[in-house]
Amino acid sequence: STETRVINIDGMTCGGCVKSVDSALTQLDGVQSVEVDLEGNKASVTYDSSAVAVDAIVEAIEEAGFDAVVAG
Ligand code: 9UX
Repeated sequence: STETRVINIDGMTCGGCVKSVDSALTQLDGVQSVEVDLEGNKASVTYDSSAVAVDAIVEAIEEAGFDAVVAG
């Protein structure tokens, strides 16, 4: 099913970081849309939970060089 989760992200300091996170996530199969909030240190990710797990989303952000944790 389609789910939207907010991921808290540490370490984004400029628009390049936003691009890095956005591109890491949009490349993942099952991710449908990504909204990265630089000021809010977070991203909202909509994805098909039968295709990708939230843990893989967190891992992709960490592989891009940022600390990430599911919000809430
Ligand atoms: Mo901006 Mo971020 O120069 O990884 S790209 S600080």
